[in-house]
Amino acid sequence: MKIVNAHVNVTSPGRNFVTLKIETDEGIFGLGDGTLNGRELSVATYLTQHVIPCIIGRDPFQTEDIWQYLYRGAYWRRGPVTMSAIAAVDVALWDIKGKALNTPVYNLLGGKCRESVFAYCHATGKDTDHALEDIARQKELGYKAIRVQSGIPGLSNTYGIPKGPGRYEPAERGLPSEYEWSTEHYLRYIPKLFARVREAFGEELHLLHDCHHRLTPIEAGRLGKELEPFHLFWMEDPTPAELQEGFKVIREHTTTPIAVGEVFNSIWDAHDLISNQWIDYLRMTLVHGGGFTHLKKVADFAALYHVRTGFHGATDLSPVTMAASLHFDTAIHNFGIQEHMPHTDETNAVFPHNYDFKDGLLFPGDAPGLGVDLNEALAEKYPYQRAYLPINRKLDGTLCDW
Ligand code: CS2
Ligand code: MG
Repeated sequence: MKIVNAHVNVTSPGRNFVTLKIETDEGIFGLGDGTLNGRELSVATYLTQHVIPCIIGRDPFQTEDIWQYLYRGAYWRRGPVTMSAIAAVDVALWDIKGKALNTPVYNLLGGKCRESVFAYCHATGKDTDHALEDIARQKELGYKAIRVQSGIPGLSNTYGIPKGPGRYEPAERGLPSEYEWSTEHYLRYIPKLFARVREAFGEELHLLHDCHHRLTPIEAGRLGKELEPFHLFWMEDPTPAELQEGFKVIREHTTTPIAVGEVFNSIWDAHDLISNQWIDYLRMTLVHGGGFTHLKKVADFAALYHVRTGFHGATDLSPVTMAASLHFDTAIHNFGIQEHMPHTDETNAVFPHNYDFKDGLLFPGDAPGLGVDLNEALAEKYPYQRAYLPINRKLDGTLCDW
């Protein structure tokens, strides 16, 4: 089999998505996601100008060699743009393999380790009462694990909390908007929020919380310690992770489990975090982490150190990544949990798919390949629109970590 054609589709059914479609001489095609929130066109151009010409004529079954060719052969390694582009190719090739062999991708990765994928969703509110109402709503939908975020008293707006009615979407159209941040206000408030949540919903519900990298290690240590009585499933992205040994400080102060890595793109972002057992869950996912070929090795390495996966699954990861993630989650031993932030109906219509949600669990379906398609005629109706993640500033104007 040979790759005969490939093209990039950029569409914006409510938000931007970059999709690579690779076609073969046997009429089988594969899809890969290359969406990089707020930087979408850089991946689209990287693929179109620098990658597609190099893969035409290659055997789509050679996923390992093509991965190494794009990673080592480029000289310029790593980085979110490069690794998202490599991921788009890799995931599309595994989709082709599955279709050619008439089997779901999870069977090519190790087969089923479980029948379903445990998922967590988001509950948000402008204050504690609204957050509690949203948790009740999410529980009604069947979720048994819920990430809880709330507006912070004293701050006029907070990332992740919708400004108006409706659910939040990480990127906003137009130029970046600005949000307020105060670590002091935040640290005073969050333990009280979780005390109320446990009081209202009891011990059984799994609770998660995302700090969005805004704390120093010692501040994160304090928060983790104060949250210990509420037994969180995890505290996410407590501190920026460029300095991996910063997590040692957090670990020394708290037994609250730590998840990190949605911005990682290579094992070298997480190597020390994993091998020193400073984290419990790795969030680096297929689209930004080089696809199945790289993540399979990373997950196997993490397994040696009791680290489990907890893939990023916000709406800026397209249904192609959600489908791919569910195959991966199904087939690896050290799966932990999968983030689930449902896409809009508009997005789902552009990407018809076989995966399914029921009672807090996700199912990859058993269609050959990934079980996801791209309706190109419909996609054309939603042209790209510039959109960014917001910027966060401290009350004195200092720009925050994201
Ligand atoms: C968040 C996301 O889902 C998460 O855990 O951190 O909202 C994240 O900010 C966006 O996906 C960034 O693109
Ligand atoms: Mg996050």
